[in-house]
Amino acid sequence: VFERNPAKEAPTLRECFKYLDMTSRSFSAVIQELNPDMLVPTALFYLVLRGLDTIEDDMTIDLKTKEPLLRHFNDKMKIEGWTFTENGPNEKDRELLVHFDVVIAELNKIGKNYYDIIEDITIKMGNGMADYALNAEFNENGIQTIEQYEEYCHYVAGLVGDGLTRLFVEGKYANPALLERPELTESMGQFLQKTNIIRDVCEDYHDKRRFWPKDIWSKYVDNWDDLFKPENREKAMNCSSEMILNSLKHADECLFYMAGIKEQSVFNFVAIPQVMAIATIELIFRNPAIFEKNVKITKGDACALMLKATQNLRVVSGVFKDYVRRIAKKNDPRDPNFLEISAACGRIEQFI
Ligand code: PS7
Ligand code: MN
Ligand code: MN
Ligand code: MN
Ligand code: MN
Ligand code: MN
Repeated sequence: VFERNPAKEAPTLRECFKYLDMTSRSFSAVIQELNPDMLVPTALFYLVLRGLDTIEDDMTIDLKTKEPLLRHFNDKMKIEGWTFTENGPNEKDRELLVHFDVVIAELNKIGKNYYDIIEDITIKMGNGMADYALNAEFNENGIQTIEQYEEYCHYVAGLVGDGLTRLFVEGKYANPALLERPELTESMGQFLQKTNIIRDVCEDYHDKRRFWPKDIWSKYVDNWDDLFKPENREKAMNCSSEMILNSLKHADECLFYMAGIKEQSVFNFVAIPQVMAIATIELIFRNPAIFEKNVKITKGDACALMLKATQNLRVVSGVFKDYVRRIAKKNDPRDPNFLEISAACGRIEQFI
């Protein structure tokens, strides 16, 4: 087990870890237990992308300011002392951007091989986020097709997986063969992001943001708002089932990806979010509460899952099998997606 040694860290690095704690519920602990080679690059990678996402999520920033900031965030992160203070006062991760100079100071110290990966992903993600921010602003329908939905998930999560995989391979903690199977990496990100998007539907609705593709929800309701009306709960449930069915196609590739990780602390880091995701999918499947409030797995369940995710692939696969069985049990024959969900569950169980 690896542990940080704050006494030996520069003050700016200690501050970076303070912002890591402040901005992430789930990632902070696992990042801090990474092996010493991966620890700082991964923490800084997280903070850079968290900064970018804080700008993307801040609906009080004018698009005229937001768009160039997203597209050129890679330039900002090169300017010694740069900070961003024009953020909405209520934005939850505001503090990170107000003190972003400490992240920049530490980015300057990491190996060029690691910096270049972080920079490359920052450029691609920032441009993708900007494209979709414009799309949402000027096309009242926002995300339309499943293809667009998956492209958005690629920008905000698939790319993270790509960058992380390159970092792990660079450090010799992952099998380089993973670089030749980009679809496995992509599934790791897609599965996390889709779970997040399905779970946060209510919170995002209140922020006037919609990520569910119209091609799916329009089969169940005429207007996006109708999905949240109590009289349409049954239709909304069936719609969420189709969203969940769409996410389940990534499960087997996630397990396959994890077989390529060669070191325990990196395995823990990649496996914990995946295990939380499959448990979240099971919790929100046919759960009408997602249209009223934010539904989250309990602290107790999260602890138990954490223990299992930090063992090995066999145990993690067992967790997936367990939750897939529970999903199959909850599956309702009156749901128009019943047969396909049943088939998807059967396919994952067979894979395991
Ligand atoms: C670099 C560790 C491991 C191959 C900040 C980890 C938001 C779901 O939307 O705050 O605010 O509700 O819960 C993480 C693949 C990305 C995808 C993405 C960077 C896994 C900025 C995480 C995380 C790839 C865009 C959760 C995707 O945020 O969401 C590092 C392999 C950041 C990973 C966003 C979402 C992460 C997310 P929200 P959260
Ligand atoms: Mn975002
Ligand atoms: Mn976000
Ligand atoms: Mn630029
Ligand atoms: Mn979300
Ligand atoms: Mn919000």
